[in-house]
Amino acid sequence: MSNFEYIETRVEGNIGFIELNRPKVLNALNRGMISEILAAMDNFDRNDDVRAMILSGKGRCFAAGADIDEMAEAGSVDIELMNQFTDWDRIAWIKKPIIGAIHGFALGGAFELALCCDLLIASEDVEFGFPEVLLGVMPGAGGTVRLTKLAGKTKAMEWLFTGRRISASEALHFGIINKAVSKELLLEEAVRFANSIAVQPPLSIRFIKESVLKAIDASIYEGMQFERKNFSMLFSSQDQKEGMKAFIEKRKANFTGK
Ligand code: DAK
Repeated sequence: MSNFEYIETRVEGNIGFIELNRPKVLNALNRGMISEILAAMDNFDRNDDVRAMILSGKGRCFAAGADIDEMAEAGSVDIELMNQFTDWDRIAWIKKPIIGAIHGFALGGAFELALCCDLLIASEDVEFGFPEVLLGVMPGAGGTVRLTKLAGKTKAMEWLFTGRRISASEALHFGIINKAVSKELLLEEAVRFANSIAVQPPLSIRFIKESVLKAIDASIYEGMQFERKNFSMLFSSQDQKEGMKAFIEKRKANFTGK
């Protein structure tokens, strides 16, 4: 379906696939690629056939970070005027679940992109990390925030101060990834996760995602108010009627997303 230069996309069953496709430079994320990823996610969000997305990289790794060649000579004003932050912010508005299938390296901006996913399946050889400090900068697309919220201050400081890579077992231990599998099984496992979401009523999934993301920022009270509104709203959906009726009639529910 895609006319993209830096990524490949396809829909199979109820899953939308996005593959980073600049393998010669380890899928270094240039501005064009980030904006294509967002365009593809937007397309999938509007496509009723798609119920979950899988984001992965072609070649040796997921991605080795932002394209250093593209930003090496940039000044602060250039960085601001590139408007790249706008594209990154748009990821937070994607409604459907995004599953990252991560292998090889996920460094810098690529780790930030992975941290924007809702679920992460990684290969056992994965190396996450924030090498920005080694380049005289620091993460700028949410890395210090999302990593700290997930793994806590102590480990975040360690990894961010040193640029040290994070292995699959460490990532698993600190709740950064859902599961580690062999490289050969990575996509299969991501598809299995995606399919287990795709069979659920889409509106429930949509509101669960929204509520969990809200909970990250909100107080318990505020989060619960938000959850309550979403919970009540689902009682206006056909899928709620169908789901509960199917239970009472002892049959499988047929969810339509309405
Ligand atoms: N950018 C450009 N090219 C890259 C690249 C990168 N990040 N990473 C690798 N490449 C290229 C290499 O230059 C090489 O190209 P050729 O020499 O073959 O032409 C090719 O990919 C293969 O890489 P290596 O020869 O280096 O492969 P190795 O296996 O020896 O090493 C490596 C793999 C991943 C350890 C190494 O390539 C590496 O250290 N790469 C750089 C990692 C890194 O520092 N990443 C950037 C972090 S900074 C922003 C948002 C986010 C960001 C910035 C702005 N805004 C919203 C404004 C994010 C910043 C970052 O990610």
